[in-house]
Amino acid sequence: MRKILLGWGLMLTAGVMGASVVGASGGGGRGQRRRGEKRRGLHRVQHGHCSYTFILPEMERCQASPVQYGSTNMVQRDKPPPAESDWSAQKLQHLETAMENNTQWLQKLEKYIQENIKMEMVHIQDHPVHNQTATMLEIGTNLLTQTAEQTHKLNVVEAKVMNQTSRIEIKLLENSLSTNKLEKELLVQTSKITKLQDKNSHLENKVQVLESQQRDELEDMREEKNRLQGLVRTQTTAIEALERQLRVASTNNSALQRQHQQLMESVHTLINMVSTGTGILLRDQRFCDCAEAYKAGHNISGVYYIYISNMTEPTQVFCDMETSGGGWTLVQRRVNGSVDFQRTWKEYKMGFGDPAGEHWLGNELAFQMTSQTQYALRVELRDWEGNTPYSHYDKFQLASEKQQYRLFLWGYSGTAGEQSSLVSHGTSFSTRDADNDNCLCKCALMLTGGWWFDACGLSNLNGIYYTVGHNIRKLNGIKWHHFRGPSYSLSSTAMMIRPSDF
Ligand SMILES: *[C@@H]1O[C@H](CO)[C@@H](O)[C@H](O)[C@H]1NC(C)=O
Ligand SMILES: *[C@@H]1O[C@H](CO)[C@@H](O)[C@H](O)[C@H]1NC(C)=O
Ligand SMILES: *[C@@H]1O[C@H](CO)[C@@H](O)[C@H](O)[C@H]1NC(C)=O
Ligand SMILES: *[C@@H]1O[C@H](CO)[C@@H](O)[C@H](O)[C@H]1NC(C)=O
Ligand SMILES: *[C@@H]1O[C@H](CO)[C@@H](O)[C@H](O)[C@H]1NC(C)=O
Ligand SMILES: *[C@@H]1O[C@H](CO)[C@@H](O)[C@H](O)[C@H]1NC(C)=O
Ligand SMILES: *[C@@H]1O[C@H](CO)[C@@H](O)[C@H](O)[C@H]1NC(C)=O
Ligand SMILES: [Ca+2]
Repeated sequence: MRKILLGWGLMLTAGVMGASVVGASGGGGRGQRRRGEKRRGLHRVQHGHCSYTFILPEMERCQASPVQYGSTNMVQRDKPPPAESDWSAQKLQHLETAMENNTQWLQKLEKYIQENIKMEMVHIQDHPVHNQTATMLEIGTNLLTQTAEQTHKLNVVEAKVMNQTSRIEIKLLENSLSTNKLEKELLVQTSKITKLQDKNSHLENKVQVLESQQRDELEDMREEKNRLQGLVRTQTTAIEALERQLRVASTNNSALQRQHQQLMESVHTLINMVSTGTGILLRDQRFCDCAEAYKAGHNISGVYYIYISNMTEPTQVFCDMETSGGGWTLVQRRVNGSVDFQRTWKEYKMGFGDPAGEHWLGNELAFQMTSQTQYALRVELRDWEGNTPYSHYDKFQLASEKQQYRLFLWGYSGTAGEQSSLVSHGTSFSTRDADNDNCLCKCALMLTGGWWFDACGLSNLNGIYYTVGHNIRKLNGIKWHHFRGPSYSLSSTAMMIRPSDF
């Protein structure tokens, strides 16, 4: 038996034995030529007294591929790089087909060898062993060459698969590393989340507390609101009531305004009347007599307010602003008998009648006036025939009440008689209740009125007013002896004074 070692661990054992092929005949031989059988890689050919044993390269390396493929599958289960695994599967399939092809090829070879052997068996006796051996060697060499090529291919494929697998493993490792990292991060995140959850629960508690507080406050506020609404309602009703009152008041006010307007209108008319000489002068102008008023520019006759002497209240007097230059303050006037001149001492003292009509200014006021400065007296007369003479006295003065308002006159002139009808010096004033005359009788009772009666005298301008037709032969009428005699009663008289130096 010879042993020939060929490259790639192929060993050819040739033994000179009986020519028989072991395991190469029958269906069983076919079944033995599966992958498991190939692992052994032994093929023995018995040819006569020679036996040929072919030892094919170890198939474990080739077999490693399916194992590796299995591990690849395991990897694939976790993290498959699909393209690469597909590639591996294709490679493996290719490998399998190649093996199949190989097997077929080997089967063909076997068949060929068997046929060859049968033919050899015919001429076996004729041919020397060398010839057979050479043929067999040739066949074996061919077979070995082909097998070696196949093995080389398988090795290349295996290396590729290994490369692939290692790459996949590296990737797997990387993946697991990143997974670890991710797990760590996850842990950190989880701890953070738990912390946050703790905080959240704390905050929730706080929020709940706040909410409850707010609810309480809201309740309070609602109560307050209700209270305020009630207040607003009551106030609204109050306001409405006030508005009603205001409306009434405003209507009242407008009524008052109308009254005010009317009053203003009447005031204006009064002012106009004053400016035309028939009204009453306003009180804000202080004159001590009509002469002052005249000098202040008032040249229209009428009733004026004057402040006599030290009196604080004004007195209404009639001012004659026309007669003989004006500025006259009337002391007495008779016009139509509308005022009764049968009066007492006190009445003659204080004055009576209407300044705009018949009146007596009053002895006290006349005394006060003539005390402050020297006055002149003018007596204006009118008879029923329309004659209007006058008597003028340059100086006129009254004594005080203590001296019975005694009369003093100087400087007579005028048209009502060549002589004065008044006694010039020191005649006292008498009334029916104050007999100060120079008569044993009571002149005031006989001649009526109040006057400076002497022994009853030549004049009495305060006698009884007799109307026209009844004015003749009346001893107690309005008498001015040197004008119309002792028994003629005049139709109108006026006594007026103004400062002598006017
Ligand atoms: C198998 O053999 C046939 C011919 O015998 C060939 O066409 C085919 O490509 C072979 N397959 C492989 C994978 O080598
Ligand atoms: C081998 O045998 C064949 C015939 O089968 C013959 O033709 C050939 O010459 C032989 N070779 C040698 C070297 O003897
Ligand atoms: C895998 O193959 C590539 C080429 O396809 C090569 O560059 C690489 O070095 C190989 N890796 C290993 C581990 O053999
Ligand atoms: C003002 O209104 C009251 C009622 O509130 C009424 O009695 C009075 O007469 C009114 N006065 C005027 C001037 O309208
Ligand atoms: C009264 O005075 C005014 C000026 O104030 C004057 O125009 C008018 O003539 C005077 N009237 C008399 C009667 O003197
Ligand atoms: C005014 O003056 C007189 C004296 O001239 C005096 O007796 C009298 O009391 C005074 N009256 C007033 C109100 O001052
Ligand atoms: C008398 O005269 C005055 C003023 O002139 C007047 O106001 C009054 O009405 C008259 N009276 C009579 C009864 O005529
Ligand atoms: Ca007497």
